[in-house]
Amino acid sequence: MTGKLITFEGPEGGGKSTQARLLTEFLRNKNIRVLTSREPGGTPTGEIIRDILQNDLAKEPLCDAAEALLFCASRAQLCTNVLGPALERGDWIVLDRFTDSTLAYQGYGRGFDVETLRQLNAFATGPVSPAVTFLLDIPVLDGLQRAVARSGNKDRIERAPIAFHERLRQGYLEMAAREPERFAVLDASQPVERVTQDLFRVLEERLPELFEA
Ligand code: T5A
Repeated sequence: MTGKLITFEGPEGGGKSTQARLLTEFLRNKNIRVLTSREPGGTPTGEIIRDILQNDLAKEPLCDAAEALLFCASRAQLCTNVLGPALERGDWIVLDRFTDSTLAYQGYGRGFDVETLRQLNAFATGPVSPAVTFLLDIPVLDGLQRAVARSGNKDRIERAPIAFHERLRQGYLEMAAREPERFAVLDASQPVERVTQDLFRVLEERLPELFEA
């Protein structure tokens, strides 16, 4: 079986990490070599960038353009050093956030031109692209509540105004409608097991090779 990249996307608290972990377990139980990672992060450089983006490491207000470029820099490092080589080896990859996050958060959310961001994404990713993207859709306030309940506080981006989170959620839904062959929208407000059931139903349709003996 040729390796594929499966990405998880969506607003805050949709349960991306939870579902990504369950999918990874399923793949490993099938003796499939699978690598997991997250954005921003996933490489030593990417993890430092993550600290700047989420935890105010540089202790200065981050301008929106620098934010967009840092997400792309982390992505370039991950694609070049980790994801590209893994796909060449035939490994599968389960990735928590990817290019669509930049389009949703920095494009629809912050207001940067989405087409320009697509070009930046292409510059960062080279040939690496997802086979399937699960959009875990959840009402903004419900998702933020879950995220805060888990970590006890809000990171830099979670603290952005609700209108920002509403715009990026709508952005995700628009992108999913525009690319239905890649995106699968899951109702993430359901209990974990129901979301997982929906996810596997989609996977069986889109990647039937995973379910053959
Ligand atoms: N970002 C990222 C950009 O702005 N641009 C970009 O290009 C990129 C790549 C990353 C931040 O960076 C931004 C987006 C983000 O703001 P992060 O810390 O990686 O931040 O956090 P997120 O990816 O946003 O992940 P979240 O912390 O929001 O959570 P998840 O992964 O969606 O959810 P998860 O699985 O951790 O679950 C959250 C809580 O809910 C529970 C879990 O047990 C957990 O406690 N839960 C459920 N509860 C009830 N029902 C369910 N179905 C549940 N599923 C999970």
